[in-house]
Amino acid sequence: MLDTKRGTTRRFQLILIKPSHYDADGYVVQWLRSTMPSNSLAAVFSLANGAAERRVLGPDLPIDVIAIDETNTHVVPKKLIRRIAAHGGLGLVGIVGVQSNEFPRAVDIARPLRAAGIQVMIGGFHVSGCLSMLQEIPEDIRQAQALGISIFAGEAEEHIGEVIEDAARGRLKPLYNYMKDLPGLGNIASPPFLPYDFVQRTVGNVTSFDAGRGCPFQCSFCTIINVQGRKSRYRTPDSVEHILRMNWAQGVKRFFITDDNFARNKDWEAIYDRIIKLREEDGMDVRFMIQVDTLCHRIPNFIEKSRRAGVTRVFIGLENINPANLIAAKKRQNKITEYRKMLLEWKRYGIMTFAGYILGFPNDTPESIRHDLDIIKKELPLDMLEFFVLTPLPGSEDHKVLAEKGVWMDPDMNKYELEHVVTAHAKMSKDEWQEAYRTAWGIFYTEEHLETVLRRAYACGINIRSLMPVLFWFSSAVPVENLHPLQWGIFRIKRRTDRRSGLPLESPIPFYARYAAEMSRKALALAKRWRMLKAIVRKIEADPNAKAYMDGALTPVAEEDSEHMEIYTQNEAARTAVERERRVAAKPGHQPHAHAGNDNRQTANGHEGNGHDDAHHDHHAHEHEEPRPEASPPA
Ligand code: B12
Ligand code: SF4
Repeated sequence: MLDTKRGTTRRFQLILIKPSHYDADGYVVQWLRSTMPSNSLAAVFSLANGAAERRVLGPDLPIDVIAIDETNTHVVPKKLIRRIAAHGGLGLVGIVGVQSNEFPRAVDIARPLRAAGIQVMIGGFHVSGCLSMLQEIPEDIRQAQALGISIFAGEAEEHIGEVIEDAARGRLKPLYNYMKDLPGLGNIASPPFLPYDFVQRTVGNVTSFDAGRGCPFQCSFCTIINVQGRKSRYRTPDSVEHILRMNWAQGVKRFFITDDNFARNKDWEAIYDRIIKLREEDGMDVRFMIQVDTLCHRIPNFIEKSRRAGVTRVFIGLENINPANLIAAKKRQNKITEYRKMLLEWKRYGIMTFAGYILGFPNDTPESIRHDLDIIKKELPLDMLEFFVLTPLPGSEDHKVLAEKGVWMDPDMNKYELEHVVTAHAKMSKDEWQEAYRTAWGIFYTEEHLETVLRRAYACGINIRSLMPVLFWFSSAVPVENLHPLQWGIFRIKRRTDRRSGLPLESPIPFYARYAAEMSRKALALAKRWRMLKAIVRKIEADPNAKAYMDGALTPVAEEDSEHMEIYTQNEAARTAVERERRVAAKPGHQPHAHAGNDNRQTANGHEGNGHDDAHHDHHAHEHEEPRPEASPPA
């Protein structure tokens, strides 16, 4: 628990909790060290501290802001109740950044607090996504309101003061809906920040911040565009420098920039230029992981400047290699003909690539998934591949369409963590689909392929001693822990009494016996995998020819690839996509470089209207003639 100020007199207590979610047995997923500090918590914590410093409740009522991340800290409602009582009974528990899979846990945290009369508010993607896309407030949110929980939809930047003032008067509204009022980020005085005490409860001394929000594309499974808008809103280079310097001063030098698509942050270049100055002139060796789309390599200077700005890892939304699937998901910007060029370009600059791969698009079958993964292993120079079940996340167009059509979707929000099948598929049974997800990890991360990935990286000048722990993390999480690597942590903490409401408490002896057996089984499996990876690294380092390693994936892109590489020839959709790209390239006036979405229609506060800029066309659309498909739900 992070406690900024202490006192015993009348002080308003603003307690911010980032909740976790439940595992398959109904226990809270919690770690001694969790993956990474939450940017949602950093953002709201900082805004709340700004309001406290501005004394929004007047000079006589100070505000204490406390932040708790449940993925690494035990939440004890009784303690929170006592704390608020000890400070004059004035307070608010804000449950922050609540994703759909965390909503049931958030409500369970709120229950005892509400029973004790404590004011509780829930904000984040679940409530914002539902309010943005659905005609009616869904049942789970209405039930939360019935418990007296206040709902905050939208972004807190311009509204935190109002929320605190209403809570101090004991007059929280059941709903704050600011979905049509997205703030500009440029001049926000309190950008995301978490103190060192907080960062050290996570793995690797890395923190996160968003340099911008919004993405211009239109993927049908995406929630971001319907919550944060399609218009790029971004922090100024001054603000980014401020975030970096605050962290540098406390010894935190590595960052995850959480923008879903940093390549489409309209100010990426000015931000990079500032970071390059900090690195090259001021001696601040800051390093980054960013997220981008598959056309980023066509933005002039983007990859080269990424390298100079200290980017060492990049996450790419590859999603699928079957063009028919990509078109069905409105992911028109993903062109299989560009994948190799893009990946080789990142490799050329020695940057590790992580790609997301979605299973369960309309044309997927267990056999096609297996076949596609074999092609990827052979032909795409990727370091890490992470799998997700195609999920109609509340806030996405897919969810809206299925809800409107009355198609079955699992009502248990805890399962919306992209690992569970929660709706039907036209070509796979629920079990086949679920099994395809589980086996995908094993198909990709074989011992043989782990060696290939490390050999490719070594030949490209990537530090394989840094890559090895990351491969360890991504290849182990699902087989060993049965959790996605993005939810994993170090040393699982499982409390018998922190069980999902409605499930019985187990007796201590069988519970702890099973827990101990699980921990030793996992420790053994992890030690085995670590030794295996270490042995591969040593073998490569000892190999005098390792620098000259070459295979199909590393071969430079050539015209003839389209005649023999399976990624281009495997099916009709792939062949058509190649043909279409050829036609486009042959057109007079065709420009290979895409622009980074720099239209200049931005208003002074960084956004236009409600930020859901439907008029903003996909800036690659001019290159392609295919009609825009209708929404295509997974089933
Ligand atoms: C970064 C990130 C992560 C990081 C989190 C750590 C970190 N460094 O932040 C990691 C990689 C660990 C992660 C993991 C996962 N993530 Co994630 N993640 C994101 C991402 C890209 C950015 C989050 C962020 O910082 N947003 C910016 C903040 C400021 O926005 P915000 O959370 O909405 O908060 C604002 C408002 O909502 C509001 N607000 C929020 N809370 C509160 C509370 C109060 C009291 C008030 C007044 C206001 C308020 O004010 C805030 C400031 O404006 C988002 C996408 C996105 N663009 O947000 C996906 C996203 C949140 N993740 C998502 C998912 C599904 C996951 C995973 C399940 C994926 C997986 N299979 O593992 C896991 C689950 C983790 C878990 N349960 O333990 C989904 C959630 C969709 C949904 N409907 O639930 C998103 C939206 C992406 C998507 N695919 O659509 N994630
Ligand atoms: S590229 Fe698609 S999935 Fe990624 S943020 Fe943009 S719209 Fe969403």
